[in-house]
Amino acid sequence: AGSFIKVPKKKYKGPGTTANLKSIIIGRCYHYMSLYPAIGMKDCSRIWQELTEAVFRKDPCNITEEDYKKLGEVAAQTIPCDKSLLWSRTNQLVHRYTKATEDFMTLEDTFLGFLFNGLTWCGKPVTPGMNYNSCPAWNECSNNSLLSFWKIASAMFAQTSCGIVNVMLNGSADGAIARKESILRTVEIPRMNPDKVSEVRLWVIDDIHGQDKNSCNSESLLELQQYIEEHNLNYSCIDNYKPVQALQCVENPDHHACNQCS
Ligand code: AVW
Repeated sequence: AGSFIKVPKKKYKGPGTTANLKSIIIGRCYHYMSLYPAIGMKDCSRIWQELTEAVFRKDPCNITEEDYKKLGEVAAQTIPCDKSLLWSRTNQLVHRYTKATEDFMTLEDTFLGFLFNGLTWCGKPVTPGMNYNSCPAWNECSNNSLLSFWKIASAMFAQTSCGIVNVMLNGSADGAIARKESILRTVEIPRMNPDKVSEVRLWVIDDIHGQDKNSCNSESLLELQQYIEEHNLNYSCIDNYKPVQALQCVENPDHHACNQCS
């Protein structure tokens, strides 16, 4: 008689928990402390423990921001004023930029964001342990283990930001400058404290080879301005902020936009 191997059926649409998750998180925790000693001593095994408390024995489509509260508290950090850099639709460019200059910090450069950036995790109902087979995709259900985590991490980042808060946006992308469901709109702008944030400064950056679909005077930007002002925050906007353009020019030195010194 032939034997057959039972392949477990994928329950959710997204990839399962990242292999070696525990080692990665604990390793990143020690790595961050060595890179940025100013953060002080963090209890790396406690971070792992709080993550397991948040998701073990729970339906991964029923994890709330509240479930991650403890984890957020253990990883709390002070963000210096004028350093926060938020973003929407510029994931790659914004992180290349913060690698090139220490003047700004994105969520993914903070302790909590650094620990979990690019990873996937979810638990299983009833039994402890992670589900390495599949996890809910970003939009599969509203209270999924990943979305709720990034929502509370973004909320804490926005809430603790002060002074000028910068935002890198994509001037070459189609459609709205920030999606209606984006974390920037739904979480970060509403959570900024108008008593602490002096200004929200948008940088609209075009791809160097791409089209100029949006700029500071586009309708989409005026609408976002209104939304920001409705939250009692001051607004300003810069087209193709020079330091970011300089970074784009590293790879395209002969482009006409890169020739301003001659
Ligand atoms: P984004 P946000 N399916 O560029 O303002 C899979 O629009 O939301 O910027 N992954 C998704 C989906 C989706 N439908 N939608 C979003 N993502 C993931 C915290 C995907 O990885 C920081 F501080 C995409 O690259 C920024 O200021 C990412 O979410 C702000 O949130 C961003 O979507 C950026 O979030």
